[in-house]
Amino acid sequence: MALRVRPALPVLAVALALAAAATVARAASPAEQTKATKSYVFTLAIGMPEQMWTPAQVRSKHPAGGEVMLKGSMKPGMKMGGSQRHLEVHVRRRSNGRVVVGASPVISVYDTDPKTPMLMYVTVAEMRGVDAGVSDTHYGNNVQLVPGHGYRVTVILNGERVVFRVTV
Ligand SMILES: [Cu+2]
Repeated sequence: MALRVRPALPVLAVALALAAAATVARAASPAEQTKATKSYVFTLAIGMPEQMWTPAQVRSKHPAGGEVMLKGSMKPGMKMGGSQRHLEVHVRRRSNGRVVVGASPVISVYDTDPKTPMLMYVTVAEMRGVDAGVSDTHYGNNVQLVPGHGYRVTVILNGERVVFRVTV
């Protein structure tokens, strides 16, 4: 018995390590795309839902992870669930590479699945990682996306527009 069990363990360990590595890779760089307009460079990232905190909650609870909302709010009625994703857009100024803070981009998500075409506007919050600096400032929210569906994500800032195509 022992002889049969022992060889199985390393295999299982390898499988678990691979699964963990895959999970980490997805979480770190889920679906990241960059596009530029005349004045800005936009980077879209879609990952697993983030815990979002208000500045007051960060001060009182000292959370180890998640993101702090500098402006805006978590979309009301959004439940943490299976097809929820964190959609965020980082914006840099093209002229000097600096992160754009305090902006109000409009972000919309269009489900391109022919059976369920739907346009929704993201309730845009300005946020950054609780343990990150100003350079992590970005815009977005947790949104409901259907795994396997293709989406067109449009970002408009001061009349400049980029369109990303993603599959969740
Ligand atoms: Cu975020």
